[in-house]
Amino acid sequence: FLKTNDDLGLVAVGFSGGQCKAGVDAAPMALIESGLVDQLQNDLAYKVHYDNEVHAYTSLLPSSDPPHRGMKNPRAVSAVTQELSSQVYAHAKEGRFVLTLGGDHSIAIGTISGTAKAIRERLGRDMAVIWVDAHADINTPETSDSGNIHGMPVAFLTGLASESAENPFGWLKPEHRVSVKKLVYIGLRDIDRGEKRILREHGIKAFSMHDIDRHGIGKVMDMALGHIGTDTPIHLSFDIDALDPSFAPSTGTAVRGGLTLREGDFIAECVHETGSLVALDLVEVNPSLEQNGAAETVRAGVSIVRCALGDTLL
Ligand code: Z70
Ligand code: MN
Ligand code: MN
Ligand code: MN
Repeated sequence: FLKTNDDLGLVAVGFSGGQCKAGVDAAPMALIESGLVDQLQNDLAYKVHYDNEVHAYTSLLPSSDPPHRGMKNPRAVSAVTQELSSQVYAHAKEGRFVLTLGGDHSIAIGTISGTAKAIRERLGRDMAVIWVDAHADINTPETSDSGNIHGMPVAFLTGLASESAENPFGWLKPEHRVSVKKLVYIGLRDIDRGEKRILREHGIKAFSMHDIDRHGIGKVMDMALGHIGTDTPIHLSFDIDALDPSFAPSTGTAVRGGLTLREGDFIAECVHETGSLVALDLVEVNPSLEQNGAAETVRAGVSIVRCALGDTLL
């Protein structure tokens, strides 16, 4: 019911302002140089709509951007994600699958708000979000210890955090938001104290690495997709640090005890199989952080994207 065509909008976002380490902005080019676009077109038969640009949004970046409510680079992240939201919306409104290559995870404020709005207008439906990550990224400005906005996107997208002035983040309106009831986490293992309280208070569905150890990834995916329900449009936001550092070492905040590459691919395959996937983000690949592990991390990212877009083993 969702898929109207095999058109795919690709947005490459070279933005790193949601956290402090340089290099995550180089990921889109590294992923594309490893042949991703060619594979989408020729192996998976998508009609790719890509403007051949890694957007850095330099004209949107303010010359002065002091902290606001403890957030670092608040106006830069707000302006970039607002523009990205319009780009993603424009693709999704045309019925295209939207693939966004980040960048740090703050960019999900732009991607998810854009698809949520387009899906509401196009299908009259509320969208679900599957957030695959070592982290919950649901800090409010007040619960965050770091002030890094890549640790806050889910709070802004669900309305747990909000602002009244347009910049920063007052541009996020109800049509951009997703319900905490339609949010599912997979792979969590590094959650701040304030985030645990938020997850508990709002009864947010979350499958940690403990749950994956206990039940296996197959059962966890059944439960995750069962929570969302059939025929619900899904936006998959995949932080590469969900994978164990042995498979994806080149990322800003590597946390031991993560998913195997096969478990990551399996999650993507299962979400594809629903037929309800409308958008995918791949974020936090940072090719500059490792001498040897960068190529391996890029390869892992490409593999996740291919699986989510319908590549099969047989
Ligand atoms: C911490 C914070 C985070 C990614 C680190 C970490 C968040 N909870 N997310 N790396 N991808 O700063 O809020
Ligand atoms: Mn993240
Ligand atoms: Mn993370
Ligand atoms: Mn398929």
